[in-house]
Amino acid sequence: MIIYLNGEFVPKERAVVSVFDHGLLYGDGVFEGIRAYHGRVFKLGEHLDRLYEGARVLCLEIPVSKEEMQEIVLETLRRNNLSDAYIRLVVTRGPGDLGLDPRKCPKAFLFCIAATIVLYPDEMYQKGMSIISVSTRRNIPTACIPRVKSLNYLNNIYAKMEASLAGMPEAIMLNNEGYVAEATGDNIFIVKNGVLITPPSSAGILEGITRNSVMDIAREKGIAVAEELFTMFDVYTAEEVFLTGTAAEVIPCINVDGRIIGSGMPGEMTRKLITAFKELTKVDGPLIYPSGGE
Ligand code: PXG
Repeated sequence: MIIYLNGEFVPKERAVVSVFDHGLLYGDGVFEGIRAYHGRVFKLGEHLDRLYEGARVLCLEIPVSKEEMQEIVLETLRRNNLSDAYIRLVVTRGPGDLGLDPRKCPKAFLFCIAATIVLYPDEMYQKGMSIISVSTRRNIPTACIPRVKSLNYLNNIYAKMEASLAGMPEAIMLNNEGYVAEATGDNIFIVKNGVLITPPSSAGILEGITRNSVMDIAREKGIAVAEELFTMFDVYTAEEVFLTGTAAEVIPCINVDGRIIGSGMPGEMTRKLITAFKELTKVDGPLIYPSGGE
């Protein structure tokens, strides 16, 4: 495995980070999880936009341009001979002293890993997954902005621990007002009276790239889409529930907190959106091997 690390391609054994890096010491940095399908990097432009916006919020200067970053991602895939992959792109604050002050970190640290990913078992996509809501509230935006995909994931990890303790693969997190926000690594959608509903960005969520793609697909198909606040009541009584994320893609939920959703089977709209999403992954994004060597 070859890793891009600050301007070099190195074997994984040499891909190491300083113990003085503020990404490690304080979770100070931003990252993206990106997928490549069929020789194309899905929604790469959107992922880079989110990365650079997050960096701007943190006053973190990314040492390369967006165009260079696109090439770094593509070249990392080429060096590893991958056409279908999970890419982890990380920008940390870089090494500094032991204090919090980011001004003591002169240069951001950048790395890119291209690997493959273990998805949920196929059966979960066919039959649907069971999930729970947990007591850990999503970070309040006035403390730690959920729209920034930062390296500080403890909020989500606390929620994931609650899910794991209960033997569940994912957890629904509410915001501090008690409205549904999102899952630990996925956004949530419900279908009510045929309308596809997802919490708005103002609910305090990460605006998922998969979420936005699914909303685009739905609108194209003439499905009514709404970004609205809702509660667990709406989840329990929904016709369909599903989660979206780069790793999970679109995954149906058939049981939430012991309540059976709809018929207890993945719903029709969910199945349609899964199919359309798969089709989109075949055509969207820049080619890794433009000479046609897919
Ligand atoms: N919400 C949160 C909190 C996330 O971390 C999403 C939504 C979905 O966003 P995208 O852009 O991927 O559609 C994420 C995704 C994991 C994992 O292992 C998930 C994410 C990052 C790293 C790991 O489940 N982020």
